[in-house]
Amino acid sequence: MTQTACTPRVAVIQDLSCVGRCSLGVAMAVLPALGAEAAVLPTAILSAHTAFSEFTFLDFAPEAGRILDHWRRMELRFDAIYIGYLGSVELVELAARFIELFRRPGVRVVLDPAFGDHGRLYTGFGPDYVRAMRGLCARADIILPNVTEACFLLDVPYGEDAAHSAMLAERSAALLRGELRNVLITSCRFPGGETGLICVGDDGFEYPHEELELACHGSGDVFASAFVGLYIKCGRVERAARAAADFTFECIRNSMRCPDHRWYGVDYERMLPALIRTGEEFER
Ligand code: PXL
Repeated sequence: MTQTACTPRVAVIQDLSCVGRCSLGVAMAVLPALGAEAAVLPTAILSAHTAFSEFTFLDFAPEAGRILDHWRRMELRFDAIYIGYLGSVELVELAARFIELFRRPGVRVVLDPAFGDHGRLYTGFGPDYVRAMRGLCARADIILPNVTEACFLLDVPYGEDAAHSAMLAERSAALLRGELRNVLITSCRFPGGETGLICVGDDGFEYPHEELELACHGSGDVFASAFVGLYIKCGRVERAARAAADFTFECIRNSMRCPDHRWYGVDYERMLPALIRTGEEFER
């Protein structure tokens, strides 16, 4: 991975949910803690994430297109491109255009499909969005679907046991086309009752860990941001993924003291000093 004296700049393409600790809000805290600049391209602005029973949604596509064009005229360069929740098929197309314009040799594209969880699509998404996201996956280097998203991408029924996760991992090899080199599935189940990561592709590995009782919204976003920040430091998928999973796990454990976190997102704020220390260890 290219390391220069400049702070690495990551283009972050996802929504701004004003409340609920996810997406850009998380990326703008976690990436700087890992010594990276977050250059943000908002795709939509919401009052809160879409798991709340009500939310406002401003489609930012027209302005996002103007921002992209300006960045192009500036000849901005990025060390990585991180794409998360987009919000419409038009915005998936914008993200594809962004990759085409700004990917240079060595610039990794990390995509969190961010369209569903617990066996269901998020509010506002249908089959057309899944289809568009399938196309975008082939343009990324690494994708980070959870089990639900992997099921939709592969068009297989949702399941929650270890046998299902193993089947999903096997089938995921079918997603490795185009630029895509690694499918890193989160929230997998393992035979010992653990939960964790399965990576299929060039850097295949498994990382089970103890299951926590709490499922918090935004934990996938905490994992993805930490993964991107650590990955650009070390260039190693497995090392970055394990450390990002450990960080996310500790954040969720830390969230158990207050029931609000289930909806209002992972309590990552007080864990940032520990993340900074992890980042420093990656430099040694
Ligand atoms: O955490 C993923 C996410 C991101 N952005 C929005 C969401 C969600 C999950 O519900 O609704 C707007």
